[in-house]
Amino acid sequence: MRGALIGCGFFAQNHLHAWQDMKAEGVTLVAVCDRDKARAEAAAAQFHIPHAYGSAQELFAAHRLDFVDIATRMDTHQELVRLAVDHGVRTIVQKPFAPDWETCVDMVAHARAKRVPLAVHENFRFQTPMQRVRQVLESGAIGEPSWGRLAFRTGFDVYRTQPYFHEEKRLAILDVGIHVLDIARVFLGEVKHVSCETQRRNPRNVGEDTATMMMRHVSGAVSLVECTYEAKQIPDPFPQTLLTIEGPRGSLKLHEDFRLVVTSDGQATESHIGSPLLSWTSQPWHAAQESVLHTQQAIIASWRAGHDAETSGLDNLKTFALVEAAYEAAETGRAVAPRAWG
Ligand code: NAD
Ligand code: 89Y
Repeated sequence: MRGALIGCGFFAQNHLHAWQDMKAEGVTLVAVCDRDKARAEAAAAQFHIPHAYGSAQELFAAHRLDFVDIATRMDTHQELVRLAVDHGVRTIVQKPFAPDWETCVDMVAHARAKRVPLAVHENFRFQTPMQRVRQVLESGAIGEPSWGRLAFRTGFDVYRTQPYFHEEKRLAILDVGIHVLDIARVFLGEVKHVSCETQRRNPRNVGEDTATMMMRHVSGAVSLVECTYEAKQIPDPFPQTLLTIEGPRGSLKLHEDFRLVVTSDGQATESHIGSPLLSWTSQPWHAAQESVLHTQQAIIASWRAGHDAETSGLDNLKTFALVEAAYEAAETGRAVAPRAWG
């Protein structure tokens, strides 16, 4: 499959490495694009990609692509996704899908109308520890989950590589809470309603940098979903999501040293499920970096098999609905049911 990457900024470096690793699987980037053309050229030179463009229109005019991977920030997604879809090119787009629900719906509706596959690069569920937890849950070792706590709490200097965070009106929930809400859906199922309290603990931030959410799932399970960029702690578990999930037969706990303790029918089993370091990954980012490769592989495998990606645009609407519900709940002080589309 011949693809192109749009957006060669901070996080796209991981996409570039992961696509390079996937050459062996028959997936090749033939072009890169960034509106800062020097960035596109630098990426093309470093990753031996033959073409570099300063505009997406030029890219689509010059190539017949099997897919495009959009790794720009959310305010540009609608325009770029629509352009890709209008060219009939399968599209992957980074999270957050868009700044608001209406824009997400527009992209999903447009892609469906044109019958073009659309996937969101929602990578946390593809982290090695999360995949392992999913296997444990699917094995039935703890029974059907009835309670969960999913916590992304850090004080790591995320602002250094993502300085735009300071200006985001919606910060913690939309940027990282979205990942944690997504894994809450994967592990405990769809959601009936969400309550939420937000805080702005760093005065340099315009938006909330801390959120504490409580959800009732359709199954009856209850979960606490937490995210903050302002937890001061040593050691700092960045960028891990720590978990406790309980069920009628036992529980599982994912600790910050990557220890997974599964209790089942009165017996505890401990395993270490750290992500392996790849040639291009480094501490502390490696668990997040490695999941980029898994996400790209999962999306391409689905498309090759002729079906929608697990993290399709349609699936991501369900996660995005939780984001919107959390903001509304924080504003109104009431539990809010997530919206549905279609
Ligand atoms: P960035 O600002 O470093 O990079 C964005 C790049 O896109 C810039 O180089 C910019 O010039 C380019 N660009 C913008 N508009 C363009 C256009 N119309 N055409 C071509 N190029 C364009 O941003 P970033 O920190 O790399 O974030 C990018 C996305 O990745 C965001 O949506 C962010 O939330 C997401 N992200 C995801 C994860 C994850 O774990 N999934 C982690 C970090 C960032
Ligand atoms: O932007 C965030 C994300 O999506 O994953 C990690 C991150 O880069 C900082 O928390």
